[in-house]
Amino acid sequence: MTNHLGDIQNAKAIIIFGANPAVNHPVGFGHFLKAKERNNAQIIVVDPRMTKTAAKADLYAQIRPGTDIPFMYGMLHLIFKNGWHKKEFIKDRVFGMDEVMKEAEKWTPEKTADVTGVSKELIIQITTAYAKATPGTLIWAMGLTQHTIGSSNTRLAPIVQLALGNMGEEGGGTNILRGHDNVQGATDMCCLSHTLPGYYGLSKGSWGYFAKSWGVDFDWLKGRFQDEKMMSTKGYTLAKWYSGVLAGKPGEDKIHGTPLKALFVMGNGITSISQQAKVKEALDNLELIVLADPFVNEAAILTDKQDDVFILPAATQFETSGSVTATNRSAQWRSKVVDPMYESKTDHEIMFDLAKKLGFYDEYVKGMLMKENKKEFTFPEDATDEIARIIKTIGLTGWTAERLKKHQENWHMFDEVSLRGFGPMKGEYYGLPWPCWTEGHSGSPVLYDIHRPVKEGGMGFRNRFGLEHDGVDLLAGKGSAPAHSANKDGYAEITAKNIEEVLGITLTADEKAKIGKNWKVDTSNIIAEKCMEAGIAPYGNAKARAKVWTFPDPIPMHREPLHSPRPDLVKEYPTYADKPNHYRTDTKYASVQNEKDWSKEFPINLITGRLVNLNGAGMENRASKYLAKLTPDMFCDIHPDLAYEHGIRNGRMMWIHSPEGTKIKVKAKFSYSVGSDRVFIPFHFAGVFQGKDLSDRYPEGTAPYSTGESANTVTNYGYDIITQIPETKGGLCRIEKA
Ligand SMILES: Nc1nc2c(c(=O)[nH]1)N[C@H]1C(S)=C(S)[C@@H](COP(=O)(O)OP(=O)(O)OC[C@H]3O[C@@H](n4cnc5c(=O)[nH]c(N)nc54)[C@H](O)[C@@H]3O)O[C@H]1N2
Ligand SMILES: Nc1nc2c(c(=O)[nH]1)N[C@H]1C(S)=C(S)[C@@H](COP(=O)(O)OP(=O)(O)OC[C@H]3O[C@@H](n4cnc5c(=O)[nH]c(N)nc54)[C@H](O)[C@@H]3O)O[C@H]1N2
Ligand SMILES: [Mo]
Repeated sequence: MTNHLGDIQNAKAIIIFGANPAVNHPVGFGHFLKAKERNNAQIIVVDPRMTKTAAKADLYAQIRPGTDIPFMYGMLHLIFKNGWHKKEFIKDRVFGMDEVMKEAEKWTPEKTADVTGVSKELIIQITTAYAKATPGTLIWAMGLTQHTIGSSNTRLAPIVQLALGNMGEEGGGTNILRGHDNVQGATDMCCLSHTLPGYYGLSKGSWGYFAKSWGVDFDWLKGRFQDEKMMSTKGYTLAKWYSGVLAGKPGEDKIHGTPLKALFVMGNGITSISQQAKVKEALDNLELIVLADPFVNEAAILTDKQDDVFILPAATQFETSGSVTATNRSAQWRSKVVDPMYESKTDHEIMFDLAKKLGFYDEYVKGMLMKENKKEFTFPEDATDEIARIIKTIGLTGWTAERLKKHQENWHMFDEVSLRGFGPMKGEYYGLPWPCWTEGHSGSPVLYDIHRPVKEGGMGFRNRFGLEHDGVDLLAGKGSAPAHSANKDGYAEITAKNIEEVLGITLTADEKAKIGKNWKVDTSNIIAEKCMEAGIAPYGNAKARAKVWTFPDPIPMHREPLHSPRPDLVKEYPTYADKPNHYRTDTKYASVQNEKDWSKEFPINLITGRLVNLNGAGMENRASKYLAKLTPDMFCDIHPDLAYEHGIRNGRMMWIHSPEGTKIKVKAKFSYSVGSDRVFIPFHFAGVFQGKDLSDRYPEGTAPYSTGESANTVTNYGYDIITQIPETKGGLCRIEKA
């Protein structure tokens, strides 16, 4: 999220792509409704289903799944044609927009209507309403990401905002509604398989920085890996870990690395992963499964494996304390409510015990002792301070435990719309949204905002990709530097070499001796402190990149889902070539799409998503009698016309078949929220697999109040070309009366 939820109240228009906040972020959605009350903000929803959010919208487009790129290019076509784009902003602050303009020329309203299924009149009406009401905020969530072209979707949406000059503005920005509690923090802290914490790369230099910061030898770290090459090799993703077990079996994707033999799960449901039949087979073939979870993790129910499946009772977040990061990059300190109950242990205790057993506990905790050279650490305070000490890249230096606690204690001293603090919290924004460069920094409520000085949250775009490309300057144009900046120009990221020149200062010999090579590895933090004084963003002041020359599609391009209902468009907008060694696994694209015309046998679009009463894999909530009762059965939203064609009655059972050869048996629920070319299923159920009830497998007294088929048994094969997120929002199916 570039801005924050409260800031949405400043928007004059809100366009929502593939998110259903009325259901999935109901508290945050209050801010959307307030924007409507305060500014008469138009709410525009683009979703293949008429959702509860769409019910609150002024304009609603029922898009065909997987066609948001054409829709956004259709908008850009009209924006450029009518001259609604912000020319100066683009010239000074954006790289590569000319190529976007060229592609947008093709997407006339007629062509966009044909591909997206949205009428050209509505496309024109939506674009006009959105482009004319600035600032406008653009919202997205899983409806944009869970596609083979998800990463292109998430690039084109900011491009729309850049074209309209909506970036770096209050009431503007791209506001991505994140998922789990602390998912932003989990990502920042590297629950990822291709970076180190704080998005430091897997290079030797980064490893060296961490070795030094953790007080361990680089060679010791290296010794934890098979060899040095593995240190810089991306790991498997959660989406496709199963390939790591099944590789070598007929028809399975090849792997580039060591096969997996054990699975340790901490905080994932497993039944939430696409390709459940494969996931099940992988579980069955593991030597060891460990599930640390406050509930019975239904991976244990799904697998036929009898031995060496361990369920560790993990404590909940009410039984521990520490900092979490909200969807807008704000930190929040939390206090323990009760001690861990019965024999359960907190996640960190489980990890400490594991580190002891595996023989690296001392190295594991050493970083927490280093700030003050302590003998004993206090958890979680010293962990938070370790993060503040090490993570420069996203600016966590200001996030000391002491400051975060003070924010928690003074909630009432912050303004909901601006996050600005008052009284004892004057000069700080709630939760010190990152980047928070120094211990005196205010936090940054709105990213890329050049109207404020850097020490009050201002900054341009980051300089990450060199100074020029193809002869074009990548640094920001003159005059687009943050307010009160000593340097009014664009500038490179700050290093020991350029600091004096860019900031116009002279360092003392002592400072020169202490500072690190660049701002990211400057343990002294002198670079950041000097930058604050000079009003300079340590990460530079560059242009935003509309064009990523290293990606398969340098500018975002439409490509049909692997399983598309439009074979004519597959020819025109084919998917990528198969990708070898994508997070260690060969990943199929063209070979699946070209295998046959899937739409003949599987003519119906399959949409998956969420319900308000259930969360994720769903065990947490299905174990609650009252939440379970609201949706006692796994169901499928189906239009009565489509149901009629197949002789399916409301409330009766139906089969959904997938191109994978898998099937699920669910209850039909008549609904006008979907047209007769598509169905919707929620993904929160487990405990039934391809018609087989597995209820007898729950340990005594632990069966949830409702069980059902997992949507992920019938989601289709397909993974994003960059991130490998599964294509769970663009697939096909066939239905049949059960
Ligand atoms: N009650 C509840 N709240 C939750 C969660 C939960 O499980 N339950 N989960 C949390 C998590 S982890 C997350 S990530 C967020 C997710 O929050 P959302 O992204 O809002 O969740 P979804 O319902 O999966 O998907 C959003 C919408 O995308 C639409 N969609 C599907 N395909 C497309 C497409 O191709 N284009 C467009 N434009 N739209 C499409 C779907 O119809 C759906 O209405 O919610 C969080 N909040
Ligand atoms: N078809 C389809 N599949 C999807 C999606 C979709 O839209 N469609 N959405 C995807 C998305 S965005 C997400 S985020 C995933 C969500 O799917 P999961 O990550 O599987 O979601 P949860 O059910 O929230 O899983 C969390 C698990 O952690 C446990 N847990 C809760 N608190 C704690 C704790 O403090 N410690 C430990 N150790 N465990 C705890 C819970 O009991 C639960 O078993 O699903 C993905 N799968
Ligand atoms: Mo999520």
